Amino acid sequence: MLIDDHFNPRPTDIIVATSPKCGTTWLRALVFSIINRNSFDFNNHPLSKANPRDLVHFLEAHIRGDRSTVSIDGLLSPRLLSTHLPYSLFPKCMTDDASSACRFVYICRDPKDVLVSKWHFANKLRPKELPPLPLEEAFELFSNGVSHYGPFWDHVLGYWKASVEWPKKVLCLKYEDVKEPSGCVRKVAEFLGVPFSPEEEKKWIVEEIVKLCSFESLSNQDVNKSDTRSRENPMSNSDFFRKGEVGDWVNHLSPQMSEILDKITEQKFQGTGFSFH
Ligand code: PAP
Repeated sequence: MLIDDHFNPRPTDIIVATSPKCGTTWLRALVFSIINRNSFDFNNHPLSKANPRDLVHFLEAHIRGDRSTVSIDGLLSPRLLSTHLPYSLFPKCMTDDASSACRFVYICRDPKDVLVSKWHFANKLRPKELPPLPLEEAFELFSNGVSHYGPFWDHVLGYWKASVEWPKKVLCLKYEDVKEPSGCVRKVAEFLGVPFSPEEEKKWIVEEIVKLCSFESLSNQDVNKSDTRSRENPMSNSDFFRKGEVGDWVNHLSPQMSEILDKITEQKFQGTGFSFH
């Protein structure tokens, strides 16, 4: 309802969509650098001076009116926005393929790593006067579908099914592609209608983007080392960089926890054609 009231979608809008902790920072950086690759020098790039969340406007913040001073209506096309909302919550005019309004680039991640990442993040943001959130409690909530923006598995399925039905409207990626990032960069560019030309390939532009957006590169920028927080913005830039690894769950989850999460994943995705492997 808020989107209907406050947001005027354009056919050229690009929406980076994620369930929290699935690779939002990485995907924001990738899409920003892909669509702006002819506007900036890689040696003096906006990503070396600003956190990706400052370069890609968060749709929910605008429709809630938190940032009334920055109007997304005033942004030049193509607008690059990001969201954590499930696909089912967008109005039909944005999700109905026939309307052709806007495209979604979605990224998801093995739920075991998502849980671990969320748990660390929640503890960083937890008021100091409270004891740390036990992993067991975070596990119970997550596995019962209690997550920001709805149950993790339903979030993935919403975007996955849309990507199968409307492959020109929704692209579904996996965080695990971080290990093969150049394929992912080419896929996003093609989906957005700006594939890399043979000349760009010769100039190693794909590799430049991969390097610029890598965990090592972004987490080492001074702007992303900042741990400044405020009442209005309780999350610091450094909170979005922890390990950036695939499979870190083995260092935290018990075999029983991982088995339960794998079982839920198997049951939820059975017959959908989707899997994390
Ligand atoms: P958000 O959804 O709250 O905005 P998001 O960026 O999805 O957060 O999650 C942060 C995770 O992405 C962290 O994972 P970890 O806790 O398992 O380490 C963070 O380290 C990882 N991350 C941040 N930047 C990158 C990057 N450039 N490449 C790969 N992973 C990254």
